[in-house]
Amino acid sequence: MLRTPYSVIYFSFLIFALSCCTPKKGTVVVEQPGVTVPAFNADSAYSFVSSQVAFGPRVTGSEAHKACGDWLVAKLRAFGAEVTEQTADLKAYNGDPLPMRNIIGSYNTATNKRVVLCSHWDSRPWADNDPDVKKHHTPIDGANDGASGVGVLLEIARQMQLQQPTIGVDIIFFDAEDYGMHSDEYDSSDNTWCLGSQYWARHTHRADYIARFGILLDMVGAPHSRFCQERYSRRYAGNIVDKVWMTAHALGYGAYFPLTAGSYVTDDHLPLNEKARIPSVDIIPYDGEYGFGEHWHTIKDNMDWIDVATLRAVGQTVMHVVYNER
Ligand code: AHN
Ligand code: ZN
Repeated sequence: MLRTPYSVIYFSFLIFALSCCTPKKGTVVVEQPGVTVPAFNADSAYSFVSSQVAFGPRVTGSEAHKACGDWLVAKLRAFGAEVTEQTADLKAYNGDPLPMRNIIGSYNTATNKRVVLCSHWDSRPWADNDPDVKKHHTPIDGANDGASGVGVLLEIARQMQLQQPTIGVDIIFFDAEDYGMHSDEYDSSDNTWCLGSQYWARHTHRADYIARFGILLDMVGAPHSRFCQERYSRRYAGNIVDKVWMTAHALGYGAYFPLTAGSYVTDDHLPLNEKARIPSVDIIPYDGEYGFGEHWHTIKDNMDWIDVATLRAVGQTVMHVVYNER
């Protein structure tokens, strides 16, 4: 006769006991009673990044841009969002026509307790930071600069359809962020960047729109990214910075979210803070030594620079913040 060792009985009981008390697989519990936060699927986010890149560079006004925009609208609808599109004929600083298209996916529109989650979805028309000057007029894939934030937000949209958070959420994909003046001509007083978010801040997609806060994701896919606390975020939305960065640390993602200050970055959160008066933070990697990364605005910003671990750290952190709002 085969005797079952006590240790096996003990471990079977332990596993049984744990299986009763722990939530279903893939669900992460936070301390707050009654709140379960779904597990962010980073592989799914990765596939949303790669699908965007497969359209080709999403330069505002290009065929690839149009096709990818249609795909984003279809994805948001498939994930249960109420979709609003904003279009306008803008002009870039150099006179290029910019048929701007902001894409907004709204959840739980009945409530005024809302948060904004946003990213830009266009990609830069020029690799003007490339070490090879012959590439300076080549459009970039923008896998990190553009597609990464959108990929994370599409995965959050997919999760919200499966399990709705208490709060209302507006996911905004801003256009025409990256058609700004080249860095050698650029001075901080120019507003050639972030044209889609500037437009949205002047014409919110609902009249008298209000939101508690906003979170901008910009370049959230590179391996070992360090999202230091961007300085405008600290100035305008210090309590939201604390909330997001503390959440990341509680989840074990502290290495990605240093509590130290980064630099001031002109980005889509600025019009939200200064014009729409929504306290908003920018999750953006800034490292004193490499700036936004050696691939930034070069032809190297392709899928080779996308790491599921970084997408997960950012996606899971943002989901915890959203699902813990009531
Ligand atoms: C400037 O370089 C002025 N702002 C950075 C915003 C940006 C560009 N984000 C992605 N590409
Ligand atoms: Zn850029």
